[in-house]
Amino acid sequence: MKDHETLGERLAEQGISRRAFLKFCTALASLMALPPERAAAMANALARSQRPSVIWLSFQECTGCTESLTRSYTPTLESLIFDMISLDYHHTLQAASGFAAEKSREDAMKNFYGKYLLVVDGSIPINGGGVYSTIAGRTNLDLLQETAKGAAAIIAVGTCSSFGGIPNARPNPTGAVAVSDIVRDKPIVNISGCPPIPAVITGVLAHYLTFGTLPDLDDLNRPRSYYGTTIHDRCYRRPFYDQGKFAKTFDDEGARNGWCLFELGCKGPTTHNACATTKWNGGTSFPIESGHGCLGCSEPHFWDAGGFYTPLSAPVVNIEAATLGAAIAGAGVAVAMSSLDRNKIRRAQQAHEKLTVKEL
Ligand code: FSX
Repeated sequence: MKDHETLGERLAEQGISRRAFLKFCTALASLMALPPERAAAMANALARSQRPSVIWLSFQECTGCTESLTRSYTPTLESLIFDMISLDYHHTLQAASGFAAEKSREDAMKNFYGKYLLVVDGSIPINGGGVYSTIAGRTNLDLLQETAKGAAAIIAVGTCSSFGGIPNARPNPTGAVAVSDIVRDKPIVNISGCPPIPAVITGVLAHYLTFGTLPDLDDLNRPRSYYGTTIHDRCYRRPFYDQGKFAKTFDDEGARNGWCLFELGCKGPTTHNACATTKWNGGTSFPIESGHGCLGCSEPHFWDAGGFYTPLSAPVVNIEAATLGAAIAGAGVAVAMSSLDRNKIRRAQQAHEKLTVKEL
């Protein structure tokens, strides 16, 4: 793609019709929870946009976030890289290596100062001066601070860069922290999830290209359109929860009948993400649909909160006893969540969230 070519010009060159592009934008608008009528405006804005320079830094992580993105279906990775953005630096995907690779980053920083997007996946180790993870002989901490200076905005991809993630789990020997613990003077959007949903990554990039701004964010800096509801709110097994029908083991009648996995430790009620609607692998499925409860990977401290097979009702009831008084706890300790009314469930969710945040 030529340097100043717009996305519309590029698509025309490739023989992609306006109709096909509109269809693509309608899907994107839907992913971003925008009304369908915005699709045409979005198509016009995207067609006029010039691809922004993107510098992608990978720190302390498992590369699951990049694996997730490379399995993105709409738009495909190829169109994301070559048509929508200029991915000027990405360890795993770039062809250049060594000095040439670092020069790509330095050139992009210089040529697009104040305009490039910085994407970060992985946490930043700060113990021992940051020696636990280095790139080209420099600490992650050093690279982040340097690269963040000229960024227009930062997109933290994955729970590691959003909240510290698994590297930050106890005893956290490397002193792993999130991007927002280091950078305080730039707009940051957190796309949490371990790994994050690829469609959310592309949706946020498309929003930035279309409107020139980051999307509306929640109090943890996550895009509201994707993280505004819990997995539980949109779970197709929810009717079973409401009827009090729970699988008690992974091979009992309830499990075979697809009943709610709450009592097997599902963290859907306290986990904000779009897995239940966007799903994975091109909309094929998501963990609960494959018979396993949600681990809560898009929430802070999900690993230390642990108890992946411990029902939320156990800590919930204890916290209720401590914070809401004996009225609920006395009668409710052994009561299945199915018998609690919606307000109690909401209080329980809030209390659990307090536990995961406060006690860790
Ligand atoms: Fe963390 Fe991503 Fe989990 Fe892995 O880059 S969010 S460990 S999927 O790879 O950072």
